[in-house]
Amino acid sequence: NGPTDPEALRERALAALLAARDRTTLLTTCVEDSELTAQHSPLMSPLVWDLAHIGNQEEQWLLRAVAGRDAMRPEIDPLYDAFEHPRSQRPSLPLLAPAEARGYAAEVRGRALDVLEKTPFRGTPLTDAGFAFGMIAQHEQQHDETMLITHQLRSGPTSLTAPDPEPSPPFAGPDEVLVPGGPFTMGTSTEPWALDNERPAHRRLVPPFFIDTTPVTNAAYQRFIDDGGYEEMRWWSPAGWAMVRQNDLRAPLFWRREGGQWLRRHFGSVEPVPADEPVLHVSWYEADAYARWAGRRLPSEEEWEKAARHDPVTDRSTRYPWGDADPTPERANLGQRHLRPAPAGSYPAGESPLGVRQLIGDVWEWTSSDFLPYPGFAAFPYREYSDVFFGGDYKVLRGGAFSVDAVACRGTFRNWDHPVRRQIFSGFRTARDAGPTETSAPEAV
Ligand code: AVJ
Ligand code: FE
Repeated sequence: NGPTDPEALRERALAALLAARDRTTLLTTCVEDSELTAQHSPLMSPLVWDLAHIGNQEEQWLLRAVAGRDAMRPEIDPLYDAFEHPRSQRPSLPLLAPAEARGYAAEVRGRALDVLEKTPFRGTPLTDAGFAFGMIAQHEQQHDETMLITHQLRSGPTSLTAPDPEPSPPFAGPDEVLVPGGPFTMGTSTEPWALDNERPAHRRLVPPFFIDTTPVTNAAYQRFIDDGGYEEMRWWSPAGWAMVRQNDLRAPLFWRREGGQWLRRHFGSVEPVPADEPVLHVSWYEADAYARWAGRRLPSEEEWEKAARHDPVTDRSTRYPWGDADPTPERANLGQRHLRPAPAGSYPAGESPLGVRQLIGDVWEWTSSDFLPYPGFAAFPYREYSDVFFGGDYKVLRGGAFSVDAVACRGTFRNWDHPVRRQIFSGFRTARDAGPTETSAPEAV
């Protein structure tokens, strides 16, 4: 169960809002202002749009909805409504200039902190447990991740740097573990800042399955490439094969082959693809094809969550694989502390009771599941967060990545994107069915 004391939650909300703003500031000051208005990719907004959109959402929810204030600048609302203009067209909108956008976001923040201090953390659904404040901190961190994607897509050197993950002893565990069949509790009704699509908690029966103990590595993925994986239709779904042929895909995004070696562009520099790191920047179609080539499949969303949250000893679902305590740097690679995933098998302190590692952090993990509502779902506080996306051409990703902050990442957190998307910080692990009487992995032959 999540924290419940209102004063502790208020402090948590303040810290989360301040941390998000620090990150936003870094992501929007590490390049020249001219780079904030530039279009680095038609897939992304100009960075200055994210900046003012962050302020605009905060104004709408904390100043207008929670505190009942009038709009500060009603004329800009449509500019920063994500449903009004596609990302590719945002550079040509009459957006606030960088200095204006900074000033606007800062002014909203000043007032929002005042609202935070004065708002009782109970009484209305929006303010119970400080939900709106937690939601807005998560929203800002989600856009900080989006801005990090824009930085990765941007060409030329970058001043964004971070230390590499601390070295971890080599992983000596098995390649996969059996998750015994049976019911478990999926989703949450108690996590105070869980978003609408994570709710409510409900029981699900999950047949027994095996799941990889670590995400699939670049070395493993390279074996798929070397085996002609991108040239053989039989590994691909029909839509995946169409994507490969139309775009002549041969490797994950940002990879290129030079002198018999795979290199990748990573935040402004070029490096040999690190063999032991989880594969990054693959689409759902590539993850699905790799799994088929490996004689396996992607885990479903409920399988992933059972592996990440179910404690077989107590039959309880915990907040995280390691239990109910918040993430720490020893448990998971989150929050842009590092700008890359740690080698597969890192973070022993973050493993699940069954010994599955790196479920939280490092890379977002594609699942086989479409993005759909849980039984009993109710849109809150706005339909445009989740409801309008259910049933669309989206696959669910789980577990968060190095790029996302802990406030926007939990065992129940659900992300989603189009199955062709590769610029996101996406990887995957694989699974397979287990027979009802299977109790351990068969001996290697
Ligand atoms: C949950 C990551 C798919 O970025 O489109 C940000 C998060 N929603 N502003 C997105 C979001 C509204 C959303 N994802
Ligand atoms: Fe947004």
